[in-house]
Formats: sequence, C-alpha cells, structure tokens
Amino acid sequence: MFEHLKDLPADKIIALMAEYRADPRDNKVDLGVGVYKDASGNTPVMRAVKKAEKQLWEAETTKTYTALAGDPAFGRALSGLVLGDAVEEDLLALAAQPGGTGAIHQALELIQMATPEATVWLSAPTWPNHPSIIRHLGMKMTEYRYFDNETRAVDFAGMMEDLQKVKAGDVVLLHGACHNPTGANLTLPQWDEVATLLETKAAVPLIDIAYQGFGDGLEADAAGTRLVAARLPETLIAASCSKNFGLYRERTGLLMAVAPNAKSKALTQATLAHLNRQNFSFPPDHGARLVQMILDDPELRADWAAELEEVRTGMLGLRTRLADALRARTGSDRFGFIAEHRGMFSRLGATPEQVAYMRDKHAIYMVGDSRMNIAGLNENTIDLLADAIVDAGV
Ligand code: PLP
Ligand code: TYF
Repeated sequence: MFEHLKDLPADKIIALMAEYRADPRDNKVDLGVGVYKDASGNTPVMRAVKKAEKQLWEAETTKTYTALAGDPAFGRALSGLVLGDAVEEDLLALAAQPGGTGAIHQALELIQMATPEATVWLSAPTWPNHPSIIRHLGMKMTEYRYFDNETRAVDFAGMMEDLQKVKAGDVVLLHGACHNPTGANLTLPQWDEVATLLETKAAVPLIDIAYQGFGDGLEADAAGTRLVAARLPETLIAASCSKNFGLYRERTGLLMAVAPNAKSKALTQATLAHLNRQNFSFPPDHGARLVQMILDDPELRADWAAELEEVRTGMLGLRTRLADALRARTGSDRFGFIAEHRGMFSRLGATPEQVAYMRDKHAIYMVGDSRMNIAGLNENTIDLLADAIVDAGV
C-alpha cells in the first residue's frame, strides 16, 4: 500500500534548519526558524517555567486523565490572558490543544463540520502551515492582499478592497499580533475597521495568536483580538504558548470559540470535546498545567511577564540597531521598516537570489521569502548582516 503514497512538499522552514546545521562555517548566522534565541544563541527554559515545574513535581500526585477539553483551569487562565474581560465566560467554549497548530487545525475542522462550503481567506503572505492544513482538510481557500512589497508595511487599502468580496459564513484568518512572516501589523483603528467589515459581511474571524507579548506588550498585542471577540457574534481564536512561555516541545495551545448565546456555547463546547476525542482523545497537560500555575500565581506570573518583557525589548533593541546600521551604510531610511515591524520576524524584501547569495557568501540563513528571525541576531552579527544586505544589493 505504501507505494501509493505521493511525495509531498517539505516545510521550507524546517528544511532550512537542517541546511543550517550541516553548514560547517564558524561564522554562520541562523535567522531561519521562529524560535527565540538569547544573545548566546540559546533558547532557555523560562525562569517561571522552571519554578513551576519544580513545584509541580513536588505537588503532583497523579497522572490520570484530565478532561477531553483539557483542565478547565488552564482554559480559564489562558483565555483570561488573551481575552481579558472582552467576552463573558458563559459565551466562551474552550478546548486545550497540542500547540497553536493543534488549535488552528481543530478550529478548521469545526468550521468544516458547521459550514463545509465556507472559504477561508488568508493574508498574502501567511504562515505556510495555514494553507497546508486547509489543503489537507480539503477546504476552500483564497487570499487577501496584506503586505506591500514596496513599503514593507500593511497594504490596508488592498486588504479592505479584497475583503469586500467575503461572503456570509466565510472565514477570515487574521494574525492576532506579530504577523508571520512579515512583521507588519494592523493598528487598533484598522482592527476596528476590519471588525466592522466582518460584521457587515456576517463573516467569521479566525484569529491565530502565537506571539502575544513579543510585539508591543502583553495587553497591546491582544487588543485587536479582544476588540473583534467583543464585537462579533462568533469568533474563533487559536492561542499558542510555544513562544511566549517558551514551551515549544510541550505542545501547549488553546482553542477559544466565542458563541452568540449560552445554548450555542454549550453545543460548541460539546463539539470541541468530540473533536478532541476523534483526533487524540485527551490533550497534553504538562505544558498547560505550567501555564495555569504561572498565570494563577502572582509571583510566578510577575516573574514570567518580566522575563517576557526582557525578551521583547531585547528584540526591539536589535531591530533599532539593525535599522541604524543599514541607515549608516546606505545613507537612506529604506530599511527603517525593520524598526517599525514587531515580533520575531521581518520580511526584508530581498529576492530569492539575494537570499541565496547571503547564505552562500556570508553564511547568513533566512527563509527563502527573505523572512528574518530578529532573535537570531546579537551585537556581533548585526554588522555582518548589514554588510551582507548591502553586498547582496537588496
Ligand atoms: N501560528 C503561527 C503564525 C506561528 O508562527 C506558530 C509558530 O510556531 C504557531 C501558530 C503555532 O505554533 P505551535 O504549534 O508550536 O504552538
Ligand atoms: O514560522 C516559524 O518559524 C515557527 C516555527 O512547520 C515553525 O512558527 C515553523 C515551521 C513549522 C512549525 C513551526
């Protein structure tokens, strides 16, 4: 039977990780996969996570199953972090998921069960796993304009023009904060306009929020998501704890569904539990438990938020210094957008040839669409990158 399987396209970001590892050059710089790295290139376990793990090890008396939708205390804690008080608890269906990806997948399956004909609208560009999962599920999808390749900012006029064509029941996938791969984000007034448009069209927002705390801060990064969730009758939100809690391999995420009334919430909640059961039964609990412990303990929470803030401001500093280094070399503000972008990524706007040139000649690895992971830089490599960008003629 296996002979009937077909070759499938590899994930370019993951393929790049292997190419980087295989490169013997000492001066190589990894700006590829979206994993946070400190100045020494390490991806540390966060302090609060370590403390919570110790507490958990001492206090945990059983490993028995939790509940099909995960431990409700985790759902309450993480939905509180993402949504604040934007949505009443009795309108919010919650299900723990293996990572943000699990939450996106489950959201799409829920949509497929409810409205199989719906088209999912994706930003151009978006995280490659979005179209990949939608294609795998056999759902309809299309794109809306998002990134202006000239200004390297959001093409908001183009986005709104394209979203005019959204039909009732269609799903519009939005990045809650720190757009991947571009780094260009909506302002709060723009979120407001998008919310009004979706409301008029009777469309359903699906918000992927994987970088809360990496952009302008924990509250500011959730503001757009909260605005939409409070305004629209139905919203789906897929949250990931991989980046902001550094829990990558623990696979910690949450799917939130905002329902229009208590009856609809109960039905949605039951459907989410059913979907978990079909796909993997009980969701993983270790990372979820750590997140819940951290968020519910004022001391752990303060320590976590402080460390996350160090990460955020560190990346902002790298952005400013890279933009300055390019200003000094080019005598222009052409690369000023790097300091304006937010989150882990910026799309440089280099051609695939220029990206390949920087890898071959300067040992600088970025994704083929010229997405750079800013956290992969440090004080020493900023100048190397600035030189390479100029040398490649970007
Ligand atoms: N969505 C986006 C845009 C991402 O970049 C990521 C990152 O890895 C995720 C979702 C979810 O990641 P995970 O499944 O590791 O939580
Ligand atoms: O975009 C990134 O680099 C991160 C990590 O299939 C990632 O979101 C990349 C590819 C992938 C899963 C996670």
